[in-house]
Amino acid sequence: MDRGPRIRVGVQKSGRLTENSLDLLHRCGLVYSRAPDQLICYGENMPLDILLVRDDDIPGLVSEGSCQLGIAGLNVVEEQRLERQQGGEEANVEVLLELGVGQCRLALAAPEGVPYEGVHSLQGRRVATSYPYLLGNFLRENQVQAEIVVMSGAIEIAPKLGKADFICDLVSTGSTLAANHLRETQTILESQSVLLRRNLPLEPESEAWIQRLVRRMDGVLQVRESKYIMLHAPRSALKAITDLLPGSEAPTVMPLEGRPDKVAVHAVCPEAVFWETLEALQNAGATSLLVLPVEKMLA
Ligand code: PRT
Ligand code: ZN
Repeated sequence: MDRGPRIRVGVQKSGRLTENSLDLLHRCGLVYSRAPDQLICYGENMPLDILLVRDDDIPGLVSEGSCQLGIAGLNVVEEQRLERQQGGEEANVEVLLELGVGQCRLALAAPEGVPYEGVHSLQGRRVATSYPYLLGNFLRENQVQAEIVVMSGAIEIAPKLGKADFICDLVSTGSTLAANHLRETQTILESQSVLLRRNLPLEPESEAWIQRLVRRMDGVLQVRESKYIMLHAPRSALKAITDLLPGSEAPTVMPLEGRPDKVAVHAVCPEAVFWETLEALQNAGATSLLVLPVEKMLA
């Protein structure tokens, strides 16, 4: 193990992003041990350590340089970027990669029976949220004056408690809103989990490791849905068959020993391969179809 500088990556200690984030780092080849209640997990095969913290602390830790990297929801990153900006501070964080997990949206919602005909319906009303900066920004951009009622949790019960007329909260399936007789009216921010870094240069060794990690993460994200398809095709139907391969650009076509009328086709498909596609390939003349998961890929 080299003794150069180490990179610390901030990851949510316990919550919706924890498992995905740790799994992603593991898939990038990081080996580490995690004991219960341990706040730092030391990487055994890379100069990379994991700092387990609350998700809200991650952008700040990255911005201040206590962590060089972090994984957090874009909602938290953007909220804190606006907060720092309005406090006259620089938010030294940069989003390196969207990780395609933890998807949700920060959205406005109205109680059943309360009319909402666009942003102007918020004029002069009270909106409960734990995202005052994103909401404030949205209201300003739309030239609407509304009172922002800051709450740290259970936003969805604010109208019932008489604390607010509308709410602005994270939504994923929408079932929390439905259970509280609220209806989603407008999205303010589409969010997902992202990889962050401090946007100030680090030592060359650290920069090289970060680049390497980003390339690996990119590879992991690309193969998430990818499948490797192998099949035999009559030469006469080759065009029809390759046209059916979902999203694949240039399949490999190889001769088959002793079968001049047939070829073997191999292709990486960057999207899910459904039974319907396989049946269509078969109907077009393909035989010996095989679909395999892709484990790693470097472009
Ligand atoms: O302790 P710590 O501060 O680390 O955790 P936390 O409780 O603040 O965060 P956590 O684990 O709940 O969420 C972490 C991140 O997950 C968020 O910042 C988002 O980026 C992302 N995420 C994705 C969500 C949701 N989906 C989500 N549905 N975060 C919260 N919710 C909540 C939402 O606030 C609402 O109460 O789930 C409810 C709505 O869900 P649906 O499915 O009913 O619409
Ligand atoms: Zn939190």
